[in-house]
Amino acid sequence: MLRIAIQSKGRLNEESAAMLRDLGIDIDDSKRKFLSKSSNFPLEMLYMRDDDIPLVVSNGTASLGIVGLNEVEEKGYKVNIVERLGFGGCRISLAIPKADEYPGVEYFEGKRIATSYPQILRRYLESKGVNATIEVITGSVEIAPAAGIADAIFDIVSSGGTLVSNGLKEVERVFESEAVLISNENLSSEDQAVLNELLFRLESARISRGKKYLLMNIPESSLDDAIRILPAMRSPTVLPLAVKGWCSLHSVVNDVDLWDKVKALKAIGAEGILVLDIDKIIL
Ligand code: PRT
Ligand code: ZN
Repeated sequence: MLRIAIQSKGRLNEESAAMLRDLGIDIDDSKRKFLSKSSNFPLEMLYMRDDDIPLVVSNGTASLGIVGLNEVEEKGYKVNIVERLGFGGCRISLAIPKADEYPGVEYFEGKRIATSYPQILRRYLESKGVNATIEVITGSVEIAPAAGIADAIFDIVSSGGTLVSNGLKEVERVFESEAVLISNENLSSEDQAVLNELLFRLESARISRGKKYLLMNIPESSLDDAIRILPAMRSPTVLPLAVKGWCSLHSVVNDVDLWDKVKALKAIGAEGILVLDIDKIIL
């Protein structure tokens, strides 16, 4: 049974659970238990605050974790980053009062900067040769300048709305983050086998993203043209129809090309075109 630590509540909780469900793993988080086992996969969920996830994965309490890359970077515990997961995207940025002129990073020399990410900020300031005082606060960092706690902030930004509504402007984007799957550095062979199965399922879900399944009836005389329009994974599937001179053609297309392909196929006589969502593609 492999244990995975995921956020108990907060921005990553729902998408972490949704991702596991999408991989066919039945998880029951309705009772909000601290630990819960999947009924159909050798996985046990450990629900915790995101701040603690890098530690528990690093010390082996959990073998895997889903957490923001920002937390992994800040905490600095040794873990493997196995996959970027494509959700929870944000950045950590320096922001200053809107009315201030910004000449460049030298603005911060001698200033006080409030943040919950002191390690990432310290490394950044050092790399730029800037001396500033870091004020560590754990919540509502955006109010620090107005409250007189600091001159500027270093905080997570996503849409930028929070900065605007607090009279601040983003001046340096320092760290790009998203949710990542992390693992302990010394997995047992059983845990590695479960992780491999998870990665196989993740890859199948990833390949199917942005793709549609296309079926149509087409005159046999147009088949060569249709196959040129539709280069599929290996080649399109062609099935005979009961009506002589016609066949059914199946293929996979990228979302972005869909309407161009449909137009080209109609022009060579395709009829009854069906466009279907794909759940998984297993190569
Ligand atoms: O209770 P727990 O400690 O588990 O949760 P938390 O309150 O520490 O974290 P939570 O749930 O807010 O965020 C978890 C993770 O989500 C973060 O570590 C990031 O990796 C990721 N994430 C993605 C974000 C955001 N987007 C985000 N917008 N985390 C926080 N914010 C906050 C930010 O702090 C600021 O207050 O949202 C505000 C800015 O948003 P915009 O859209 O107004 O720019
Ligand atoms: Zn947290």
